[in-house]
Amino acid sequence: MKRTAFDFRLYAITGESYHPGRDLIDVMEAAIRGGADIVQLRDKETPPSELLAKARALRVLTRRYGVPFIVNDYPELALAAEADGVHLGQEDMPIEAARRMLGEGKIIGISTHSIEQARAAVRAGADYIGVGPVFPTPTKPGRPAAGLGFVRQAAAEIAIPWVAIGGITLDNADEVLDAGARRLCAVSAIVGSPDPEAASRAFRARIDARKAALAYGAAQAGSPAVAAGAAHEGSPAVAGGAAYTGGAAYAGSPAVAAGAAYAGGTVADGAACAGASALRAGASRADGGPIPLRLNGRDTETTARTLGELIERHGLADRRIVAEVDGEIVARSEWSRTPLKAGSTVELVHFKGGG
Ligand code: TZP
Ligand code: MG
Repeated sequence: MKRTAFDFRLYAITGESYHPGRDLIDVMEAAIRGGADIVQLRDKETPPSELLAKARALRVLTRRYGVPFIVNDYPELALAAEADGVHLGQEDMPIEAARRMLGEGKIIGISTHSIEQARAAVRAGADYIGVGPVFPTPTKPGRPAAGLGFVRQAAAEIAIPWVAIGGITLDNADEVLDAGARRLCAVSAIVGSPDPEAASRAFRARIDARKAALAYGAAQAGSPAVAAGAAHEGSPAVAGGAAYTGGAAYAGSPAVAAGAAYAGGTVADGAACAGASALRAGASRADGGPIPLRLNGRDTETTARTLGELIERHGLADRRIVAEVDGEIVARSEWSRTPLKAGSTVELVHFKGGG
């Protein structure tokens, strides 16, 4: 059975070495109570034969709270524990093989460390992507940081759910959100906190405040500030979790207002943020590689970066077309300013004849 679309905001991953003397289930329950809305069992120490007991206990817990449960590394264990899915690394079983094993009903996520890997994951049918490590982290020693630049690229290009991960703490979460992340993941900053529930709650407050501010901005899309391509700069008011109070959170960026080419500036997936504005203003991305797309129900690839370019390439620019991107009808006047992202769903309906 095909899984239903899922989404999340705060991803909590287990890390028992960060809470010696505290019970795994108690710590993860606290994380959920604070607002973690997806949980992963990640355990590189326990032999797989002994992991099933932990996986089953986490399954019971997450079911009680209605939170998706993901097993890292082991698709067989995910099946045995009735988890909702599996999380793979670049060196693990390929997504296609995991899909054959788990079927369409399970969630498959994958860690990616570059935009090329992220695009490949979308093409292979991942349900979500980990983007990182954003910062160096002792939880993944030896793995170089991919940096905030990768977060900006993901924000500009990736349409399926993606989550920033790696070295994210309450001290740097706002930087990651400023770079365009809408979902955050943490191990040590949650489970290593003396109060995992409070840590989760604080992460959720930041994420939710940002989301609310962007929704407000999108609703105000006709306002002069946004029409001018204002940049979302994450004001302290928004970062601190206060309600969005007006234009103050959207400080105009000269580079974006001038319609400069996308060059790794502040980007987010809200309609009113800087990156979207830059792209909607007809700016071009430095990297012209193909991105995967679902066009009229078929998987395809395109180097078009806007809906307008795509329609033009299909020779439909002069026809009577209704265009929809990710479920939203896009007015003709907005076609050339509507970016296409990897994994976007586009429907082009051509009306023939008339009367
Ligand atoms: N994948 C990329 S970074 C990372 C994983 C599992 C570790 C994240 O842990 P922390 O403690 O939140 O930095
Ligand atoms: Mg792995």
